[in-house]
Amino acid sequence: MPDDMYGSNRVLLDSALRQAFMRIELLRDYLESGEGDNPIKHYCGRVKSAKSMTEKLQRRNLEPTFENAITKVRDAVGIRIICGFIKDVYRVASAIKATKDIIIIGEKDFITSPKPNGYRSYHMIIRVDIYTPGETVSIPIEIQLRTIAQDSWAELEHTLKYKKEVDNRELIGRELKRCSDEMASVDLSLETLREMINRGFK
Ligand code: 0O2
Repeated sequence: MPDDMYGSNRVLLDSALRQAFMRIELLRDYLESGEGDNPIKHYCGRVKSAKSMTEKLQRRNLEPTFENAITKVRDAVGIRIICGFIKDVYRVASAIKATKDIIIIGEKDFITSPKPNGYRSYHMIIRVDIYTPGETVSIPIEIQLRTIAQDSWAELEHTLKYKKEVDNRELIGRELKRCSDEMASVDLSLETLREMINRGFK
């Protein structure tokens, strides 16, 4: 029954999400207390609905099972961290990597190498172990780190992707790509301006 694909394993995903929130909160407080400014503007997270996960697995010709969801797709649990500036994205990513008990099992830098459609974001997959009375289950969590501009763009493009009937889809796709490139250039300019303001222009 697709709607119940996770079954009783759903509690493992909910628990992994709660653990991830706790870690991000600690990281945010730590970074803020250390350097005075907060690179994390906001963050959110979700457990992907069983329906979306079933569809994603089926698109990849995989059986809709909990095992496939956590070993083949790996974004059943997802966290999105939004930063003000590109350097902040890398600062948060480095802090995650420098945290000894966070196990990183995958990384993709779509900021340095954007997708052809213009998608920019830094993806990390971490692993958390969930202990139950009977067993220990490793749950992957996808962390997406991006700037405010990259986030607005991705939300709009996501709507386009999943909307069935859209007039001028190709034209909108091309315009989105153009906007992504322009926003990347603005992100860089803002970063330069921030450095000039904070450190002075030399
Ligand atoms: P939702 O609703 O956001 O969960 P992989 O196949 O894992 O090696 P990739 O690209 O990291 O490679 O993974 P995947 O599964 O294609 O994308 C993971 C998530 O990243 C997506 O989840 C999106 O949230 C985001 N994403 C990746 N590519 C794009 C893109 O081109 N545009 C936008 N807007 N988001 C993207 P879901 O399941 O698509 O959706």
